[in-house]
Amino acid sequence: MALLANTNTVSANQQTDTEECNVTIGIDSSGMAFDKTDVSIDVGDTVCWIWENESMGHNVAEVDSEDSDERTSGGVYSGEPATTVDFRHTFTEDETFHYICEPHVAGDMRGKITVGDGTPVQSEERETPGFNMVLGIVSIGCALMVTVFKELNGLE
Ligand SMILES: [Cu+2]
Repeated sequence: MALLANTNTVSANQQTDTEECNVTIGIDSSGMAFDKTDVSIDVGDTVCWIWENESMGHNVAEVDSEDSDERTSGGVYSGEPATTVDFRHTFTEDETFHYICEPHVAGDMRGKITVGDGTPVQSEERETPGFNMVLGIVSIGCALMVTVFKELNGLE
């Protein structure tokens, strides 16, 4: 009985504490894909990527888009691929988060996390007003040129 109690205590201590994890993502039975590839969470939720003693090393690397193969510089990154990983990230704003496993991206080992309403990251939002402004300036320029042209030709 004493031995059994000891064994239980040891295994309880070794168990990973996943209390803070709203979603836990591991490696699926193929060993070449994440077991959840399309997840929706609330802002403030924590996602935990956890696997242990996998046959191959994997990692989690943020990418800019659904089909990008290149890790976002300064993005969310679990580090070098490893057979045992416990990587956690708390998402603090609405976004659609895309990530890959770098060594297996050729095999399409990737995933998506929709945070809140999934509104695209701010850098994408900033490009839109800039582009609209250029369009606006071009339209005004064209309108002016037409007016000047008409005046020069005595059409108005
Ligand atoms: Cu992998």
